[in-house]
Amino acid sequence: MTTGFPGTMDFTGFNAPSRVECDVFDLEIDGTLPEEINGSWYRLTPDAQFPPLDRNDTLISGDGMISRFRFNDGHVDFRSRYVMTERLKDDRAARRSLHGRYRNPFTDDPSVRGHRRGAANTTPVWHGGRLLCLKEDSRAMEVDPHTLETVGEWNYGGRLKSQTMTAHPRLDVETGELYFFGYEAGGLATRDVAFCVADRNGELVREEWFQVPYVALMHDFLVTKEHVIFPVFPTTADLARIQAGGAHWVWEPDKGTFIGIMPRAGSVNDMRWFRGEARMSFHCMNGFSDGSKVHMDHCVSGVNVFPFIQQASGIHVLPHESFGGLVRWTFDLSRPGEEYEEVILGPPGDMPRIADRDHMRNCAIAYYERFDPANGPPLLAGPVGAGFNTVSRIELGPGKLRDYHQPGATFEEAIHVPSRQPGHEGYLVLAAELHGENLSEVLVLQAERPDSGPLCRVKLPLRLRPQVHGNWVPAVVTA
Ligand code: V55
Ligand code: FE
Repeated sequence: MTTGFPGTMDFTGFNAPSRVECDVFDLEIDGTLPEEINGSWYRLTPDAQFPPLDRNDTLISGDGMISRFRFNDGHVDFRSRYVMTERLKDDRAARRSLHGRYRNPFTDDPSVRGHRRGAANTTPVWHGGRLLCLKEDSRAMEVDPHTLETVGEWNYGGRLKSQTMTAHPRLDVETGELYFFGYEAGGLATRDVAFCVADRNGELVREEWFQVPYVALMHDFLVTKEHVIFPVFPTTADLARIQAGGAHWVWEPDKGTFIGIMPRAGSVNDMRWFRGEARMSFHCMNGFSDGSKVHMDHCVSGVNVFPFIQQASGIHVLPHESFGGLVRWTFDLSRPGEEYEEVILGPPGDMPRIADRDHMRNCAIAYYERFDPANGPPLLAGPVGAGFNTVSRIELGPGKLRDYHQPGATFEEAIHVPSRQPGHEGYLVLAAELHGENLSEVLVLQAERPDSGPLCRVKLPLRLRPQVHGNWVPAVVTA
């Protein structure tokens, strides 16, 4: 019998496990859903099947639950299914969790030693005719895009050497290539990073390995038309600590920040390293090259904001006490030295999004989520604690914000859905947690005017556990 999820922030309130695999046909909609929104929105949520062995476990260890909202001519259907990883199969066979600390196999039950422990819980990515469920500590799990049944691990037909694949690959929308990397590519707490490219058909056409200055939590990276940018921020891993049953990650600001930049047409041997003071950033928004200059737009903070990492590092800094913002770092390759410049583009926030067509360009408009104390008190949702209470559209440059918020609600990452109407900025689609009702709903906002409120609300008869990332796959338009 399943009993006793921890009473911690990671497992209570909106973070309580849902574990619901279900179908809801033709969801109730308040308002008008634009009929041009046709396609599938895939989302991944960590959703622990069993109470964790580690009572201090983090939400982001949870078994991956993939869900899909299918938008079809003004109707929306919902489906959710667990990704059947080896980890989950092992746990289900035992009817309890056999897995210990986050990314520490030495704390697992001996019966699963040597088994794959990836949870496939971070980002669903559609590429080369495959739906991949990604988690940065392991290889992709492939899932059937229609049934959401698990196909199995995807290792590029046996060609991928890296043991890991980032949850933040970067698509070049013009070439159809998927750029990605794996860190700890050669095994637990190794400095090996694999830089990889899959062509538009999903064939692995490039895999080059290099070493980073230290083992770091490399959550995201950027690709421009001419360069590839590898950020290394000082959330670090150490094999001896992990072998002793300790934390995978600690915050080590003395190590500083390293940013590696290589020419996209060159090789990892051409990597040039820039250095700066310690910062933490999970998500990059966009990068572009302009002559000798390479620009990196991302969401930065002064420390790692994950409470479980802070605890392991002996620090306690609340997110709003950690300075940060949406920033642009600029690297001038024509100049010698290791320095770079910073310009603040907007206030702190995360989950940045731009229109697909704007990637790798100097784009004008972006969207992201923020916690703004002016828009209400902190409400628990997600692994950091306080959920986002504000959806923002920002004009990059002027920094002008248009915000949406609603009392008692927190918001997950929005997807941007383009419009076919000329001059129309498209739509933002996101899940909201309604704390008063203990239910979730989906909001459809006009991307240009989030401040004018949702065009419609897609009602759910259940609470969705806070998601990590989602992606939009447009329906194929047939004549
Ligand atoms: C993140 C999420 C993860 C993870 C590492 O948001 C970093 C950052 C959902 O899992 O394993
Ligand atoms: Fe992420």
